[in-house]
Amino acid sequence: MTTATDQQQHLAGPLSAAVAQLCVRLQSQVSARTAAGFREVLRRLSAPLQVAVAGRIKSGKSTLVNALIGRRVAPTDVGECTRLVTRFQYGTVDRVEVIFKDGRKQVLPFDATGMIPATLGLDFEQVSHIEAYLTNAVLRDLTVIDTPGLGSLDAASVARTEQLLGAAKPDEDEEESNDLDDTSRNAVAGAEAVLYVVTQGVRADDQQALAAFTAATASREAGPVNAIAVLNKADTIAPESVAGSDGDVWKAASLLAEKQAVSLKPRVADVLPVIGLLAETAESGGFTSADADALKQLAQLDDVTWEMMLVSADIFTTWECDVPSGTRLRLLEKLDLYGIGQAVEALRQDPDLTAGALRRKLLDASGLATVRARLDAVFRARADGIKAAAGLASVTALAQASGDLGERQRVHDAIEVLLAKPEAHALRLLEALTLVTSGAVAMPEDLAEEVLRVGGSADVGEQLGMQGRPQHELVAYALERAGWWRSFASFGATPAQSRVAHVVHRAYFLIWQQLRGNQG
Ligand SMILES: Nc1nc2c(ncn2[C@@H]2O[C@H](COP(=O)(O)OP(=O)(O)OP(=O)(O)O)[C@@H](O)[C@H]2O)c(=O)[nH]1
Ligand SMILES: [Mg+2]
Repeated sequence: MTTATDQQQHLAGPLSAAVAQLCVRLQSQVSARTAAGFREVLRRLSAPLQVAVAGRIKSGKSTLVNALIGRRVAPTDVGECTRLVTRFQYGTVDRVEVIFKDGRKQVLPFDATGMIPATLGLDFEQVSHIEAYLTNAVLRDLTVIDTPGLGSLDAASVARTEQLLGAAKPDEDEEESNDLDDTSRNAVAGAEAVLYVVTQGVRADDQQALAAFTAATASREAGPVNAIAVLNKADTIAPESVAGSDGDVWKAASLLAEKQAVSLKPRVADVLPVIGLLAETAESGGFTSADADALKQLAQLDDVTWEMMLVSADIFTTWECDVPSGTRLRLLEKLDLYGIGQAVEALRQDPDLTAGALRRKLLDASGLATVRARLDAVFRARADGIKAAAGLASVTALAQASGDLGERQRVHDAIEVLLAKPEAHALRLLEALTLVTSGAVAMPEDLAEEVLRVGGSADVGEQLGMQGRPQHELVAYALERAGWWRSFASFGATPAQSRVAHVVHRAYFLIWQQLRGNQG
């Protein structure tokens, strides 16, 4: 039997703990089915944050997953496994399991290169999803879920992702959840946060794919609190197609990413350019000293020849040159033309670069560091709030799925009591933020931005939009905005806006109280 204290050791913070307590307390007051659902919520609350990597077919999702984990383990490009959901979670021993739709499991050996095999040699139709347990430290506080690509017309993929994410059972000790039926499982399944992968050019399709993903992962809204986006394959962007890029690929990618951020708003706060392939090669040990040697040889070619070879992949591999064309093909697969160009450029500036230093340069060129930093800032730092909000959403969904009105009311009341506590205010603010950014509650644009600012950060200066200003200005501004939102709540606002306004008022009030406390 799992107790509240067992769970608390692994909970992300006080908000998750409060939701866990609620689940434990309600256990005895609800039907066996709902109670089973609550146990599942409890288990998920104490597991690492679940981040799904989502996007269109062949946008580079699996490549990015490998880069993030720091190991080339997810099959990319072809094979049936790219059509399956794979959950990468922390384990003390590397192990891969196929989970069948009927609940059976089968251990899957890694292939000769240490990857999950691209084809299973099993009845594909019977397979639910794949669970990969890896010793990689990144996974200690982040479970990464690789998803099949969603195309705009690909209803089958959408249905499959829905089914698979819904059926996903997070870990080994599931004796307790065996009595969980599909409805309940769907109510608690689904990712808690999303990393959207988009690429150049297909914006309308990306939009549709993202909408499809949100639909597939059930009711949980993705918003700037729990979603970030990357513009992947930044290396393949033709700079001449982007005004103002000055012929620079990375600058073109950054400009394009800014544009896409506008079209994806408010689903995500911003879009970061990245070169998943370079990141994967640099992070997963794929870049070898033999590769570095080949690049050094290429760096000695004369300018005219080199420029010629960089024109296209075909010319690069077929042009007459001392580096064997098989070696060139390998470089292309690992770095693509842009990465090769970057490496040779670096070597021309400093011919003595070691293989390690060159790998470092490639990693820098990939943009992965910024993505990691943002993942930390957005996901890890807010894991408690994100998990607690997802947990509460599941509890609500479970109660709603129950036919028992009395039970529904008891759960509803308990949630109200929880949310009324001062320490749960952060949850209310997250909820308000999601309501506004998802468009469920319409707000004038300037007010919506203010809600996003106040709810989107844990740093007071950022919340007030006044970083670096003197304390007395912050205090005065917090008080002024607290007053403004209170009167907006009482006059001017629609009932839905009013509920949001009360929460924002309280947020400013708490900021004001905290700032005054600091003043001593
Ligand atoms: N040039 C370049 N190629 C990339 C990049 N990222 C991925 N690729 C290539 O794009 C192809 C597809 O990559 P995957 O990671 O399999 O894409 P995916 O989104 O997981 O594909 P599905 O799971 O089949 O939808 C592979 O050949 C990758 O090597 C990148 O940043 N630049
Ligand atoms: Mg894939």
